[in-house]
Amino acid sequence: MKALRVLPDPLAVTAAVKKSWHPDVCRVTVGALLSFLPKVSPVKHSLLVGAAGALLVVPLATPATPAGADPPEQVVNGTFDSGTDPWWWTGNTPASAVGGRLCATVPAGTPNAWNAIIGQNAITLQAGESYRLAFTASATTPATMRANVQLADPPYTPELSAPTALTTTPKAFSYTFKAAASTTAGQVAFQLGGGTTVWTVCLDDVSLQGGTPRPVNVPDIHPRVQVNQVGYLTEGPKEATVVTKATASLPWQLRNAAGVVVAQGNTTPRGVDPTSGQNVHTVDFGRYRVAGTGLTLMADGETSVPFDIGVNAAYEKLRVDALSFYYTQRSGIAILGSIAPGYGRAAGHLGVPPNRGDTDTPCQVGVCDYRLDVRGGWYDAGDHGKYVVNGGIAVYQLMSTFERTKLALVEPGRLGDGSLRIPEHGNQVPDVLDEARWELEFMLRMQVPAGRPLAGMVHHKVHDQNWTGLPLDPAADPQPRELHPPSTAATLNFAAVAAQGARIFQPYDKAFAAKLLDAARTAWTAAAAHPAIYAPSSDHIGGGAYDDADVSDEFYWAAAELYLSTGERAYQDAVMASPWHTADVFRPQGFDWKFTATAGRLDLATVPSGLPDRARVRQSVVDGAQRYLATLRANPYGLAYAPASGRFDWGSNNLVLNNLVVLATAFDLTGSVAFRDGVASGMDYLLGRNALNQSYVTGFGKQAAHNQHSRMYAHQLNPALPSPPAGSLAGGPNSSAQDPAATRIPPGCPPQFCYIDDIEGWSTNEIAINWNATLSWVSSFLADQGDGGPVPAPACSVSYRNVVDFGRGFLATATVRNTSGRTLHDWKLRYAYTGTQKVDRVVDGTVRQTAASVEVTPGHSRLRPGESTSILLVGRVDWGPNTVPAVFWCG
Ligand code: 9MR
Repeated sequence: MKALRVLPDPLAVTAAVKKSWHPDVCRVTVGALLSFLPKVSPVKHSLLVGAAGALLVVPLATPATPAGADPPEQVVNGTFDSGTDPWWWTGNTPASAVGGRLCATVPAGTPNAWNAIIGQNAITLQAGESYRLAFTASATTPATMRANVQLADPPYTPELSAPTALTTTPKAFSYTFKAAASTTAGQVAFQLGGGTTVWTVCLDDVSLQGGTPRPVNVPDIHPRVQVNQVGYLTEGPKEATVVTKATASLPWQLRNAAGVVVAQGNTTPRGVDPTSGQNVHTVDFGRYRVAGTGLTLMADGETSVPFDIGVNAAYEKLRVDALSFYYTQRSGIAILGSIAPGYGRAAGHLGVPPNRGDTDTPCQVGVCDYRLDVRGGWYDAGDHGKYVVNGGIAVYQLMSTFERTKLALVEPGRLGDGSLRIPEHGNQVPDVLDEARWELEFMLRMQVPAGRPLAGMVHHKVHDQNWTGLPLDPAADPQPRELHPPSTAATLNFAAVAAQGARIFQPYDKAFAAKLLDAARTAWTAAAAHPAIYAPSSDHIGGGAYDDADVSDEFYWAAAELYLSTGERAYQDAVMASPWHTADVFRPQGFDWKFTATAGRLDLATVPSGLPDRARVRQSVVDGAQRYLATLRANPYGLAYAPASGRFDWGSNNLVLNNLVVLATAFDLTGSVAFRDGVASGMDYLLGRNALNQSYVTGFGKQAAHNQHSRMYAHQLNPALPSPPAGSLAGGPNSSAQDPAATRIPPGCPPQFCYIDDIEGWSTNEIAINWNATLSWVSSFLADQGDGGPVPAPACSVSYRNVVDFGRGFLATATVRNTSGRTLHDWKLRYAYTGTQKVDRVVDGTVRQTAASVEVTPGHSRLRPGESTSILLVGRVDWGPNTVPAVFWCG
């Protein structure tokens, strides 16, 4: 029989938590991290669950244990009824929840008891208080384990260490002790090693009672009228969510900053939202289209935080901030406070002690016998690791943010040189590409040099030998740095972005473009020769694993980018032969570093090419977007993310945003405003219209995340340090949250509640380069949408044809027809090449080409309505396909 445990927290409502252990918990056992645990915040509120499921927040004093009641429970999920979280185990002792018990296979031949452990961290103990550790345990063969309550970090001081003889019959044990020291970084640890035979242990009903009640974080979700705290586009959709007990429609009022009611209506009851467990209504005030600041929305006796209407400038700022995030993440360069005020620091990992990398970095023992200079790149996230697959997807989306300006109807000149806060101004290269290059140069260094075993493959990652604690300036990191083995995933990911970079950098730096293309081809060939070298999930000490045992999607993505950049038949064949080419890549759970087929599909749809089934590919994006739109509309928070499991993944905010990338791409392909409205509404969720009533982007919104997990921006631990820079995205709710902060989130949290803005919350609240890349892409898209009004009809239609292709030269015609209904005077034609084309001259007119952007001033300077004219272009191609540009501007 299971022990009956009454959860004091009504948020622990439904959903059984099923989850496998995640390797990152080892940070806890290895790092000095927990010694910096912040003071836990007292319980300020309690959530009441109404009959209809509505959650209301009422203030509540910190509960005291009533006389005669059971002492407080310190262990979370000791009955394993809700899976295994937040328990962890050492990699040699795989465990799982079996029939409501936790069972693990213990290896033979480990020298010490502590070489095989099942444990739970973030246990709070108070000096002088009495505690009772109780559990039921059995073994498949008689064995002895140690039941410990101790510090989770060196010196691992034990408060209790009890040898416990186990037999094949489950038996209840209990031990009492008085804590000698106070800590919030304690640990319950069952030490199982030291045996001579393999055996299986099963644990159940683990309980540690005593002390004061375990702190539970219950967020303040007031005011219960949840809005995009930054605001809404003047002409765009405007929706809000009201958390209420009411089941019938309620009146709402929109007030301007002076308190005058400017619009009103009735809410739409939406029932209980499964992602939050809340009973909610929605408000649609989209018909109000007047720009203003400090507006508020009132319903059910609550008033929203103030917000603005007419926020294009805010999205413009967000695009710059989100993209400027990368400068302060740079490794191997001093960060200048003059460029990033408040964030200046010494260069990290340039071989200057105490750093022990990255200029002459050895492999892990037995992996290789050479050393590489792998300086540069970006720090991945809150840690100082550098991982090729994550750097790759991030740099892909940064370059895609730029390339989109050539593929969509975006005013030319956006995102140019001088647009971001980085040092490389004035070099005529768009800043976003300067930033992308910083990572690409690092990735090139990660490729195994010619003449070495596995030449052409790419090392999966480089990072510290052991996890470090927080805070830690990169330049002060004393850990040895190590290269981890090459992997097929990293090699293909690199092939993809190097090929993508080759076409994008060509107009700015031919030599660099050629180097990238060469490296991409080499990587592709190496991956084809070694198609199944997988990064293992067990490689998680000192850095994240980024494990991936299915690289079919990476093969597809790499083939797609190589094909788009070269037009070569072999890569086209690889694209067409991939099972991903026709499969549904627009999964409810989105795409990320591990699932990259979507990246390939999006580029095949948008970058011009001669792909035989390009029309079908483009339609597949529109179909995928339709489904995300339906998801978004069905969710009362406008959430475009609905994993089939009903559980939110690590980095859910990034997955939400990537689904918005698909919607945005469908808008770019079709001009259908419904998709663009979907992106705008979808962004509401990230900026405050969510169950926690907070923005997940630092500096944007009245209540915004600002304690993200980071060794550099550790203001929460040391007030002298900064918070993350404005425009930093938090990973977001994670149903499998597991970190010291997450133990304060009640198990079984409805997905939207599985989050805490705490620096120790790496599984819900980290910053990361891939996540900010998606934020950059989407905010850049929104910044390009003006006030969100109707899409203006273009002034003309353009038909561009390659008439003659001779070797490297070409003749092309652009036939322009005035479709505007008015006469165009002194008009110009503008477009951008996605290949290496360069126009030398036009017949009857003049041409100016800056990088890939072409501006033609035709001799035929007056074009009457309905009139057409043809412009003859004479040019050449350096390498790659001579593809027709994607979009044209005229007028
Ligand atoms: O973003 C990654 C997520 O998809 C994985 O589930 C998780 C666990 O492997 O790791 C995340 O990446 C982290 C990486 O392992 C280490 N650096 C910080 C990354 C963001 O949390």
